[in-house]
Amino acid sequence: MKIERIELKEIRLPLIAPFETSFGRTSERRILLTRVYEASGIVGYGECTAAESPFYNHETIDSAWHIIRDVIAPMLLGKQLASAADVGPSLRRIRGNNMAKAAIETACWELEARSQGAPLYKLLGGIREEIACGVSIGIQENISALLKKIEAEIASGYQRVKIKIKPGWDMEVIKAVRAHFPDIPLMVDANSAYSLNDIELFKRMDQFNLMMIEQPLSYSDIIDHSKLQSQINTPICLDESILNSDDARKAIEIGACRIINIKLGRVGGHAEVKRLQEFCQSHNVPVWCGGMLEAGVGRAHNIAISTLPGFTLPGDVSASKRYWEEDIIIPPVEVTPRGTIAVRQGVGIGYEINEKRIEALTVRRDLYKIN
Ligand code: OSB
Ligand code: MG
Repeated sequence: MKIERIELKEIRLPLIAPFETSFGRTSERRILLTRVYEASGIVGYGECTAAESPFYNHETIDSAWHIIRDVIAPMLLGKQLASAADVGPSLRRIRGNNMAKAAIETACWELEARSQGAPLYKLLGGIREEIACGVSIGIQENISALLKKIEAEIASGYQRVKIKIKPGWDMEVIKAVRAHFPDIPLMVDANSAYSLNDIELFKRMDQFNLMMIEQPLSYSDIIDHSKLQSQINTPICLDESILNSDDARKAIEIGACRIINIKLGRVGGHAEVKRLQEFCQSHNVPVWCGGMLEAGVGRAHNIAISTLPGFTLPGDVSASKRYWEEDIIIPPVEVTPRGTIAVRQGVGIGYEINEKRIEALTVRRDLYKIN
């Protein structure tokens, strides 16, 4: 594989409803789409999962744009690579910036799948033709609005419900949800809003039969999480703290979590996802695919990784229509009444790219090529 051209586009896509977490509220996404080209004319598509502001992690769409333009593109353009698996190693000198790397690395995998005429999920080693879906529900105006939302998602078939929590929107909310839905598979995600001072709160959560508590403590911590995990029965799931398979090894070794949420961007791309899920599976730690409010291209990449053997729990990958009036892929991602997504069997990500719509939404573009 030899990448001849890298194209970046920024699109603006308003969310159907604002999404609120402990770190903030998003109403409109600014999304960086990537396209890589070989001389043959074969292309691959990727989507950067960095947000608009550095509130989930340190990256932003603008930091990713800078890193791709000034560092990744010069390193990668014209370089002869045996396969997409070599993209990560050839970017090793760049510390951090995993979402910027993944935006290009995932596009290279998609290109490789297309050049082989194969579905991306098969190239990655996926074994499922259908994936299990859950939903992530943001912080709402009040509890009754949340209960209505949950009711609707369960009626649509989703297999588990995740609710966002933060100080002031936690115990009372969980109690009300459990009172109305005693049996649904339920979990909470704190996005690092708490500290070990809140240990009594987490002990009290044990009574609500939660599948897991996601990232209760600091975004870079595993030590305090291991202390918390030793004091509660509910499994801790790490999201923000796990940036690669080595982080997972350390977290598992010290008992910081019993489940891991894997996000493609956060770990730097498909090759690292493969390693991470394999390591977790060999240590009996279930993983599931997290989401970053992706448009269709990112969503399709998430579907592909969700077919890997270690992904044994329903993820946060859900239908396009929960986020967008109209997605940028055709057809949009759809969910069956059993709460599953049927994995498409076409080449690459298996969805058609709606170039016309992308063009209409584009507010900024750039093209880097071998000169
Ligand atoms: O922590 O999983 C998270 C959205 C933005 C940033 C962080 C997270 C989330 C979600 C939504 O939970 C997942 C999705 O539906 O895409
Ligand atoms: Mg999370």
